[in-house]
Amino acid sequence: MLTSPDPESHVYSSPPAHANADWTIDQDWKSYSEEEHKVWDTLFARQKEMLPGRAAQAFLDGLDILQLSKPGIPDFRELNRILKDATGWEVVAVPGLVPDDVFFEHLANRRFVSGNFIRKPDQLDYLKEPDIFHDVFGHVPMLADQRFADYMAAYGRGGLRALKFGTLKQLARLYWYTVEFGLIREAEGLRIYGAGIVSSYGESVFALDDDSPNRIMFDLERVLRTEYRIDDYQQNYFVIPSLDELLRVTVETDFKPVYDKIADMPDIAIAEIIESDEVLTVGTQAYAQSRSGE
Ligand code: HBI
Ligand code: FE
Repeated sequence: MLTSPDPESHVYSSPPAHANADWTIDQDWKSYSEEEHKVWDTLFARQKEMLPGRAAQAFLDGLDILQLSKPGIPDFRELNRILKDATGWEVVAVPGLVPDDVFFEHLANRRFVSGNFIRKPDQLDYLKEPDIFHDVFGHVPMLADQRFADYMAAYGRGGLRALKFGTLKQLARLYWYTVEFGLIREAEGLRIYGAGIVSSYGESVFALDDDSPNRIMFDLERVLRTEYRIDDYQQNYFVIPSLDELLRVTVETDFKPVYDKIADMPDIAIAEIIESDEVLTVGTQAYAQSRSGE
């Protein structure tokens, strides 16, 4: 997903009139038009074709378990019957971006919020706010994996704590570099599992094959200190050794002492490599340089 800060996107401060107090709305599946279902099918076919050999095994398994190959925009009632059984998670519809505390409260209770709208046929590669393709195709398959499911719920609890500590900026980097743009090392090689990558045609190739970005083994403290960009392909990808390890590190670590420690340390610039990094690929950054003069 390519996102950009947009002055016109309405991030409300209280739920819009048609929404519930927790910001959820009815998905109203029957109201999707033929054209909207076709947009889903087009995006789905394009991604599905390139994912073998690129997407993490857990992601591919999730697509199967959740029967996401069925044509058309998924009906959350059907999807949730399977997902709830698998890992206790469910998908709930929201009108767009929701406030951080609302977002974390849902995650902590194993509810993944999804935009209920879909991008227009002329916007297949670009969107300002997460739509149902990014949210459901990108995020939900991984939620069928018990380890990732538990990690996401722990992240929600961690988010509520981070709001109290004033460390949301640091914690959001963890989400960014795992849930949105994470890579995983599997026996056959690196694979993508981050929703921002698996739901993007261009970045699915770029993240694995391009010489430009750095690929660095995941380190919690390092990630919490690392800035990120929201307007273009990433310049750094962090690689987890396994989902077990991601879950273990984040559940076993009390983040408070880490926040305290890094409070006195400088942030790490986007493409910077630091001495403690276990670097898999030193990127040329040619792509970012080619874009910076535009
Ligand atoms: N709302 N719908 C929606 N989707 C998100 O991913 C989201 C959000 N609100 C806040 C939020 N994310 C951030 O708090 C996290 O990305 C850190
Ligand atoms: Fe997302």
